[in-house]
Amino acid sequence: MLVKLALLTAFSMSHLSAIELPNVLGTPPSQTKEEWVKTGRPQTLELFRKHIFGRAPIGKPDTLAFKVIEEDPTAMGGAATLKIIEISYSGPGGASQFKLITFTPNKATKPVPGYLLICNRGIENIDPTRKEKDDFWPAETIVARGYMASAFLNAELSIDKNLNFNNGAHKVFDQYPKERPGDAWATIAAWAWGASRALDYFETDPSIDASKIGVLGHSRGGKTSLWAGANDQRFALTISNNSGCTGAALARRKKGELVGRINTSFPHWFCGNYKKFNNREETLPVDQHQLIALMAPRPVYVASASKDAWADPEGEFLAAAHAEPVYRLFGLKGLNTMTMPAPDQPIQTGHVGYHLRTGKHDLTDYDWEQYLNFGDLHLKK
Ligand code: GTR
Repeated sequence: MLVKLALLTAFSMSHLSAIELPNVLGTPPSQTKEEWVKTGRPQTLELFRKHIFGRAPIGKPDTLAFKVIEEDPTAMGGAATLKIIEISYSGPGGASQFKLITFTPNKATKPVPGYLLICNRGIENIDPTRKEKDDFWPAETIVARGYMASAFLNAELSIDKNLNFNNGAHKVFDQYPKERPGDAWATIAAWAWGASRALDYFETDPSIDASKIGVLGHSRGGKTSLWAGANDQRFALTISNNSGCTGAALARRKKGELVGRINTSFPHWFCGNYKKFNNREETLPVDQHQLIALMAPRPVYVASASKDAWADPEGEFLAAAHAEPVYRLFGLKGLNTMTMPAPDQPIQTGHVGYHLRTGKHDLTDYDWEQYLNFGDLHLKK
């Protein structure tokens, strides 16, 4: 069922654009939260799985194992305990592993909430020695605010290249005797799967409150955090930083990066079925406001940058805004506005947060400050 929406925002006062979005409440639209939980939500999730992100062949494997390979209770000048955990797993295609870095605040008197960064850059951006420091992961600040800071490298789950899924979690679990099915998982789904395995570890660590974890990522990492939060309702908060096309941005606006372009530049990110929508965005059975709505009733935060036209900031804002009806089913406020805020004016009054940062495509101290403020409202209760 399609609803006609007039999309008028402060950001685009000069033009009133009308596009048709699929009803965020599903088909037929859920009338109650019970209907949404029983039917609307699972059906929406399945559409994203079948047509966009693909189907993971496994959840938590029986073979999953955690080994603390490094521990330093005097990290960050005594403020934190560093642990590096090797998370290993095996399956029909062999064995693989990835490393999870955690810093927990030493002054904590009970298990702490935390942030898990899916790092799509290099180890220097999440340096466990803290010799290199980077806005991308201000671990000292996160710890000083009373949270665990954790991160892993997405490429350790599946290399970010079109390599025919021959490494990491794909090599271990992919069993497609004939052709790879159109709904087989691809790299973004494998990275999101890794985030859930990190959460499996948090559940075993008594210094961490695994029920209060925010998952976040930037750009391709933001597409991944949204898919992780949609699939795994154990994540208490989901944050998308400049995730753009097939992340938070509405596909039907066809602004910035388009579906055909992303599937050509990065054919390994999404499932085979997604290629059917190249240049045919209006035929997608879902749009990205529905991905954001899959977080309800849990909080979700979407952030854009003013000079990031490639990610379509307005499309990201509108997707966040149009998740509202699902939050309302739960008696909650979502973003609670259809007016795009001016740069650097965060909206954090409901269960959907949003800001447009002045500047370019990046994850910065300013962004983190907003995520920590939003976390104070939702993860510290
Ligand atoms: C771009 C890509 C975007 C975004 C970005 C990134 O080249 O077109 O979808 O994911 O890379 O991850 O930095």
